[in-house]
Amino acid sequence: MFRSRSSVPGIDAELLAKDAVKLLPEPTRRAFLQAGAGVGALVFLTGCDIIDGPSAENALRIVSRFNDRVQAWLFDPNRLAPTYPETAITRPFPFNAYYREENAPDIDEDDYKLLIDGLVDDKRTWTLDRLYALPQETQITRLICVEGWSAVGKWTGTPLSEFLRRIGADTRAKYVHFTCAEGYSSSIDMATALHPQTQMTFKYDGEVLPPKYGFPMRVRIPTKLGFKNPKHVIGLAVLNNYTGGYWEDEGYNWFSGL
Ligand SMILES: Nc1nc2c(c(=O)[nH]1)N[C@H]1C(S)=C(S)[C@@H](COP(=O)(O)O)O[C@H]1N2
Ligand SMILES: [Mo]
Repeated sequence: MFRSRSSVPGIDAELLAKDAVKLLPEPTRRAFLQAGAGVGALVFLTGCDIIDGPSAENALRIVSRFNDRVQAWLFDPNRLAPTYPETAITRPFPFNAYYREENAPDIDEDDYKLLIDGLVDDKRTWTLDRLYALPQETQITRLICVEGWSAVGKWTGTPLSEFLRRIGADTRAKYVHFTCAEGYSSSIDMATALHPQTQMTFKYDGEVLPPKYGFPMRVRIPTKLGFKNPKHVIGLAVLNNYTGGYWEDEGYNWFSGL
């Protein structure tokens, strides 16, 4: 997921980030480290590409710009992620996955089923027609990838909390786990699953999700890093046991967000 993007020979961006993070005031420093945040998050938070800088000095200068408002929404679970006007939408919106865009799964909408498992009252599978009939909302929010980019996009779908209510999920359970058509997976804590901005997404920019952005359904979580926004979701399970996920199993921090 971290493709090497160091533009300055001889400078290790991760080490630079680690040095810079030491200068953050507490409790932000602890929260930043607990969130498993690395160069990507630092780049996002500071609005600067620290890798462009020739020295740690540059990173330090940037960290000192780290402002209270940004700290507040990233680390306070009661806050909402920022929303943006239409004019802020990044076009074209980036594609990202562990494979190339042309290899995105091509799912037949008539065959699609969402399987429900775990601590729920109603385990009936969902067809796309039934999912599309759910109440929907639109959000314009930022997706932040740990590779060091972020982009503002517009997503439409059903609040996951509403879906969990309809299937009679036990919201005292610890996790919601998602499985994807091509083998990807991710899991989130129940607080994040119930967060008002966590969305079961069916549309990107007013159009049915194209394959590259996760047709027919993805989960959009603006309070989490991009890799915790699974595309092509075919399974949802409410669980008390930790299950990890695709990148989590590779060592990426599971929490990765608020
Ligand atoms: N099924 C699936 N979901 C996925 C991924 C993936 O490889 N497969 N990549 C994740 C990563 S790392 C990012 S940054 C976002 C990118 O979403 P986008 O293509 O809409 O920009 O999707 C996430 N969800
Ligand atoms: Mo990502």
